[in-house]
Amino acid sequence: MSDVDIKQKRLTIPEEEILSPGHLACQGCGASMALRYALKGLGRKTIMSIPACCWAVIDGPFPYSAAGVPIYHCAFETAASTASGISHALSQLGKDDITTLAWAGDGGTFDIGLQALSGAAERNDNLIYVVYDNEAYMNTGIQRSSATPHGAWTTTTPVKHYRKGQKKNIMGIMAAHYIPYCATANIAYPEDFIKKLQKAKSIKGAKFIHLFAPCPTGWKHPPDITVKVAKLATQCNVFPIYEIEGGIYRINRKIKNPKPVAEYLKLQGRFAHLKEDEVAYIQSEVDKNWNRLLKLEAAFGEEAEG
Ligand SMILES: Cc1ncc(C[n+]2csc(CCOP(=O)(O)OP(=O)(O)O)c2C)c(N)n1
Ligand code: SF4
Ligand SMILES: [Mg+2]
Repeated sequence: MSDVDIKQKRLTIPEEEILSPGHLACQGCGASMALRYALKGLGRKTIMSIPACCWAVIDGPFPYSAAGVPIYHCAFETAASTASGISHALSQLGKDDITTLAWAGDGGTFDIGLQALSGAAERNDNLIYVVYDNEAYMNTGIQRSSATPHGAWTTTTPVKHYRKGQKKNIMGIMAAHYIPYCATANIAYPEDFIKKLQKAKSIKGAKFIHLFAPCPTGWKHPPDITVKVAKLATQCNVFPIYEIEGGIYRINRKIKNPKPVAEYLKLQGRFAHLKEDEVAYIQSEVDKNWNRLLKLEAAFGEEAEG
């Protein structure tokens, strides 16, 4: 496609690139796409806290860092409390036009940073917290977290002892804090993710986004199918896209004919050892979770627009 052809296409996300090329992520890293989109959504007037995680490395060393906005690199368990401090400091200085963004992995959120996150949510501190979920502790060599799904291989759940049990329901936990806004998003749907960030920016108080971000290195899939894998997760109802705004549940993307979960699993080496009965079990759990979400929407929601 020529430059002229590209210019004639209608852009569906902001054009400005705030994240520079030349960062240190692996090829096809879902987490790197994630921050590229997040900064497009929030703009340059953003200050981030990033705890120990892949993104603490991806950004690169100062003064060559890629993110293009100020980042406070904080301890593993403190993404939310650091963001709370930044947000309160900005408020004391009367700087109301700067967004505070906590940006952490699943290990730093579902596990070690949960207490700090709960505190920030309970205080309703004015910040956006995004967990980019790659379903394991990737930066230290693919160890299982409480976001690792049933059946997955990791280095601490090797094939003979693969991960058993459902991943933690982080959206349920955050919804139970009665914060003004919680949402799921997926790097395969950048328009939806950016819209949700912009909505979160317009709401005062604590906002939480659970973002699905495949990791080709840890999930053992080729780097050029990251977006396909991510999209399949939603098309199979493994990772539904919804939001909870002021207690109202809204499913943003209802899949008419969901694909079998087997299609999603078979693309990833981390599930290669699973036998038919395990795949059937995972399908039944996915169906159960989806039906539970439909019931929540029926009880506490309004019909989504499709
Ligand atoms: C208190 C503490 N414990 C352990 C570590 C080692 N550590 C650094 S990054 C990391 C993994 C982070 O996993 P996650 O939050 O899921 O982010 P990802 O690496 O997957 O992007 C660990 C265990 C640390 N830095 N500090
Ligand atoms: S290990 Fe995974 S999450 Fe980390 S930089 Fe590589 S692809 Fe991205
Ligand atoms: Mg992780």
